[in-house]
Amino acid sequence: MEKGVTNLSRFLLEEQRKHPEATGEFTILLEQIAFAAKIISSEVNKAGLVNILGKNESTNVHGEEQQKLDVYANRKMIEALDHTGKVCAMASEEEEDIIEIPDKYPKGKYVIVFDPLDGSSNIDVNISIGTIFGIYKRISEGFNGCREDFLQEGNKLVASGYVVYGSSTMFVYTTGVGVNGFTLDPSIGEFLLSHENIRIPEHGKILSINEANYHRWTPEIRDFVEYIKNIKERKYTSRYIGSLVADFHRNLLKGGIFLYPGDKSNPEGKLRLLYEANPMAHIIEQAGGMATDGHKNILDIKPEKLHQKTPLIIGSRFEVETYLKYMKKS
Ligand code: AHM
Ligand code: MG
Repeated sequence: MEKGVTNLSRFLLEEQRKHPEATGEFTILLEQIAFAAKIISSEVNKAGLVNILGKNESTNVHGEEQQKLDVYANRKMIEALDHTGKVCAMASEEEEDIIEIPDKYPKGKYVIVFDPLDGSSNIDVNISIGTIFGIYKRISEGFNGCREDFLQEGNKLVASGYVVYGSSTMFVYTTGVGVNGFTLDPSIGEFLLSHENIRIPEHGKILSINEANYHRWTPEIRDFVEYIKNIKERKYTSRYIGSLVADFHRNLLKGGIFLYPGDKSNPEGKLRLLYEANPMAHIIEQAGGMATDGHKNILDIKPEKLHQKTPLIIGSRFEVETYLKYMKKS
């Protein structure tokens, strides 16, 4: 890449040119997601100022309280993508069933999954939240996409990314050839390349887990956490925001491990395979890290349902491999 300021569009175009067979459809999708992210970012920044905060009356498909910004972000993602002609269906963490493309728009060969506003319980307290997305090629025939298109293993993802609405807004994505990050310059409304070819350190110093769940952990998880805390060569530090995108982003840059394991009350953990675990696993692998459910590589899990949950252990190679050794002892 030439020196100087590179915005997301230029970067996407230059990447596209490296693949003569590319049709540019992808570029359009990623640009539209970035467009939705700018709108969501602007609204998130205003959250404390306008009367958009507060609980909506509806609950989402998981029975959780849905907040107004979730609904807003969900709508913006759909509106940014439904008319492109590149997508034949979408699935959102906030919607029970797949989202069909209105008849008035042409359909394309991709399906998109997203969590429009992850960590939304943190909105009221001004803590970073994010949007997560993944793109697959459809496998079904016909006009409209169907559930089958979404129940593909994560290793079939053709692109994944997230947007973190933090002290600045960042767009991080992979198309399976490395991970790149862009920071939003609000004065010009452009995402500018700020983190080229992100690599997660082989091992890190950050341990991220909700330790209040300690009494529900299995002995293997307790032993692993104990081991990490007592490694002599490195002093670990505990960091847990409770907002996956923010926890993940920090660990991606600094190295370490994030765990939301299954426990006695929730054997499948809390996070969703399609909307959260798979895109993050795709990104971490492209950055040189690993993601597992404790037994299997996250990207090799064949989803059975749209809203399937999975334990998620993700981060630097050393810590995730060590976790797997502890699991083998069980
Ligand atoms: P959400 O999708 O309803 O916002 O919930 C997912 C969030 C993640 O961002 C975060 O990693 C996790 O829930 C935190 O859960 P807990 O509060 O149980 O530690
Ligand atoms: Mg979520």
